Amino acid sequence: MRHSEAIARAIVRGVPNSYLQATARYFGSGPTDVSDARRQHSAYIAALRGFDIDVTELVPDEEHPDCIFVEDLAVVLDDRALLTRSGHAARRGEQPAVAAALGNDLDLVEMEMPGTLDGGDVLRIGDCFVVGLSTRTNLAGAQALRDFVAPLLVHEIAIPDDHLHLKSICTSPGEGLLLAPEHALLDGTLENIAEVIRVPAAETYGCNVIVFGNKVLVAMGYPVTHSILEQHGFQLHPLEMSQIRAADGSLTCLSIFY
Ligand code: CIR
Repeated sequence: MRHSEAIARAIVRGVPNSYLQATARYFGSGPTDVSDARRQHSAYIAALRGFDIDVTELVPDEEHPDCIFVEDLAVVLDDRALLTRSGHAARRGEQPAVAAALGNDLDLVEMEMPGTLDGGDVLRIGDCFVVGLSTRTNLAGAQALRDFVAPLLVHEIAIPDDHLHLKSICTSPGEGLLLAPEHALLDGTLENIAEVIRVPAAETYGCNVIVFGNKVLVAMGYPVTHSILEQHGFQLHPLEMSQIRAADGSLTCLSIFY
């Protein structure tokens, strides 16, 4: 994961026919339409390419309904990738194809037991990281991340049980800025790192954005968040995300950037 100005490449993975069986316990109650999911996923890839990202599309894995959420499988820093041990054991089988693709360009480091960590719990902001301790990411996983990114600092934050990952509810729309809902992550950790833009709880899903300079990919349908981002000078690129959200996925979940 590099600073946004330096992002050049992304790995994504196609939507399998089995996507209707994807796990859903938080934002969503399960996808309902694979064709729609594919349309939304394709629009996402087209948007990345529109930002000059060199996108590698891995073939879907029918055995793993959640395989589109590649973010969870690795954390990239410069020319190395930490291959995570997903906190969802059934998702670990998604990793070999992703590791093979990353291994073409990066040195790989494997997370060891008893660590578990999902990439969705790892947020870089400037020269430090925030890791969410969640149902997917444990203390040993956070320590493995710390070892991997040293000497860069890692701050830990507890993720409330009603949210899947840190980045399900908080991302950075730009240097020195974080976006988070008004009701969560209030222990002061975020405020010590950056200016936190708080949005209404009803727009929690809208807190997951991807920034490219002053342009930001956002999920469609979160007007308060959008207007705050526009006031901060960002140019918005909204994407329909309903079938991705239905499986608890957000914009960042669909890519590994490097
Ligand atoms: C899961 O439960 O693992 C998937 N249905 C959603 C993963 C979303 N990934 C992410 O937030 N990074």
